[in-house]
Amino acid sequence: MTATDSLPEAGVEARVIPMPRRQRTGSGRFRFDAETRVCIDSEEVRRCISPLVEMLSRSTGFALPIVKDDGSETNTVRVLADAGLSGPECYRLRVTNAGILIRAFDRAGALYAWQTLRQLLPAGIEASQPVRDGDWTVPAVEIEDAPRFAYRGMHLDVSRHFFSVGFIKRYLDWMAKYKLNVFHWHLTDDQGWRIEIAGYPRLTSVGAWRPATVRGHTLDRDASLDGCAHGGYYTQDEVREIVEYACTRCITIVPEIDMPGHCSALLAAYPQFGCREGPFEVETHFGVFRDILNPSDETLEMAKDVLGEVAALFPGPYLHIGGDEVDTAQWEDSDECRRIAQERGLDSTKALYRDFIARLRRTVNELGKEPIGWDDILDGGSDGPVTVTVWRGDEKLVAAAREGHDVILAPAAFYFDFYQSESLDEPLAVHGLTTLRDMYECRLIPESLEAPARKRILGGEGLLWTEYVATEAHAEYMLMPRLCALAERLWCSSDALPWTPFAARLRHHLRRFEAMNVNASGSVYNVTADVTALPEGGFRVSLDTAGDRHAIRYTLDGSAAHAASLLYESPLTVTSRSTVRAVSVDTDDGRTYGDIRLELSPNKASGCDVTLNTAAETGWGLHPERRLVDGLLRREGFFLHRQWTGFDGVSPDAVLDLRDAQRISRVRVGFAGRLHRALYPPTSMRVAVSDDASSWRQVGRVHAADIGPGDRCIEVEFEAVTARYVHVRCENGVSAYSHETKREQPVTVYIDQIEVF
Ligand code: TNX
Repeated sequence: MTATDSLPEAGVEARVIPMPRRQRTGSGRFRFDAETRVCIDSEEVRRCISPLVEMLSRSTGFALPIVKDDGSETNTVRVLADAGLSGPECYRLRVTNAGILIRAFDRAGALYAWQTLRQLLPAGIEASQPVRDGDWTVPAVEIEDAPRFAYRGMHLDVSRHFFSVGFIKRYLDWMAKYKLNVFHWHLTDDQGWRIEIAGYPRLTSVGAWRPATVRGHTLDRDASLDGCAHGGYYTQDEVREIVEYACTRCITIVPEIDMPGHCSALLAAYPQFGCREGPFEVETHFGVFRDILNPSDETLEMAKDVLGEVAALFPGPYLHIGGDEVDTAQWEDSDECRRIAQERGLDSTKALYRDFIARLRRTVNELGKEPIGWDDILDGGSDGPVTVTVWRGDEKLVAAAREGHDVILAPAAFYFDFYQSESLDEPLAVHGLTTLRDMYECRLIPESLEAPARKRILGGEGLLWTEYVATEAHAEYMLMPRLCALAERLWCSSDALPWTPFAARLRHHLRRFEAMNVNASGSVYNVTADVTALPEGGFRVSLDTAGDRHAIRYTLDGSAAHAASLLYESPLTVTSRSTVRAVSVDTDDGRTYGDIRLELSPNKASGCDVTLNTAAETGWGLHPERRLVDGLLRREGFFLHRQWTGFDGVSPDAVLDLRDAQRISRVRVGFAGRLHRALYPPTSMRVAVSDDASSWRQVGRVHAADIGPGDRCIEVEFEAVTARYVHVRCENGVSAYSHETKREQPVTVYIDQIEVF
């Protein structure tokens, strides 16, 4: 065992994700060779580490026998139990020239020590074929490691799209690689029932299949169906196989049977549990639908049978009963539901919902399991403490923890189905934006939460909903490398982790994903832009990328940027209408990343004060008042909710304060015409001006007949006036069919910008 000069990749501290609690680099390195043996002191540990030892054996070509420990410290990797370590999942790893010593509190600790060791070895060990002349050395190091949270989860929705057993196994492998230990398996929803239930065969023979899936986004105007049947389910034997596979990776599975909403697939199979006359259909669209289970004794009996079969398949302590996004309108409208409520002494549908959930919880308890529900189950109070997956923000989290419920964090920043950058080449996503960095830096626990309530937080989980994730390659793209950020957030003890060292370590992992043929996203290297309005007019545009070997290249004429475009060196000043496009270029291999497009329109309203007379939303915490006049047009971009200001069923009505009297002759309101999903233009517009915001003069008007179907803005031109206030009123006069409510309803009008010239 000698030290070599050809260091594999970087130093130890620059490699492992999640970052170990303590590590000290030593001198020298251990070299694996044909004589190296793995020594263990328990069969349990053998089961957990043998897949990893086999992997190492495959790539190195060394036999690496796993034998009973005989005390030998030379050319061995010894894995020994040590109950003296601080607790579950803890391990110590010591690498010296002579050998490797792992001490583990339990089998999970042993597994995690191996996962760390795996990351300390060169990327070649991930190869599925023997690698010739590999440098199979590990730098000398001492690591002491322990997790922050006991619950470190990743969820997967297999209802919206079905994923094969092989893919689930790979998913579990990736989770284990990053020391995640709970797999939340979302097995049922409106678009498909995915687990065989012997007592209710139609759940899969009927409920596992839908005739078609919406093309593009479910909210697209004139959305059409693809005409392709989609479906699939896991047999109970396959479930057992997956449970076993998860167990050797120290992963607990939390199966979810979502009730009483998100049940269209169940109702298609067994309409007698619905609140209206059938037939029901397995949904081809996505969203929150009105059909829900009726709260009768028969339904609860069925739930008990189904949950009973599920409980018998999964050895873990939890059963997830869903409970999210329940529209109880049908309970109000149905005579039977009203009768049930009366019989049970419940005076509202809220009480009926709470009672239904309480009955489900009792059923789960009787099966010897702990129920988990989405935080919705606490709406309207609860009967005693329960574990909730909190997905609706800090307020719900604080309330639940203070009331003494155990909490699993599922913040928006952990949504893996959201876009990962604002680049035009991102594949279609549900909505939202969760960059790798957002995920890494989000604040997990609100400061206002008191210490005792903090103890209620068991951990957290990432969520991969799959409405728009139809293939394994796409799922990998959504998952990696954000999984690395999630894992580190849930493992490391600090709440504020420094981004730069993480980004440096990540580089090695991205390289490994390539070796492993994982379709990881490179969006972390896409250009990000920060635009500020200048007091003298115009904008300052700062561009950035997380890549430390990446140059930024840009154009100002709207053409696509490439490796030979202008080199970005310092912030740009934009004083006239321009379109900035930018890519980042890896200076090592010339690869380009992303395609950012900013359409800037400096005008007299940029950055002015806006008062909204009708409610608007941009979602994701951005102020509609600011966004409407930030000078950035989004008409060409892909659809990201947050880029637009939505007026849901109401008519946009805003007063702009230009701060002092200005000479103006033109007002423009931008929208997306037919370009994007569910983006409807206003049907008319009026503009008035004022010097004092109390007496107004109408200066222009556009009627419905003057707005063409392909228009992207409405412009009102008038004889120049001098005024400080501008009042813009648009009408939202369109109704459209909603697949969620199954009826016509007023649309949301989306506006990107109000410009004044
Ligand atoms: C909300 S998070 C849902 C899911 C969707 C998801 C899309 C939760 C409990 N329910 O049904 O798939 O948003 O992001």
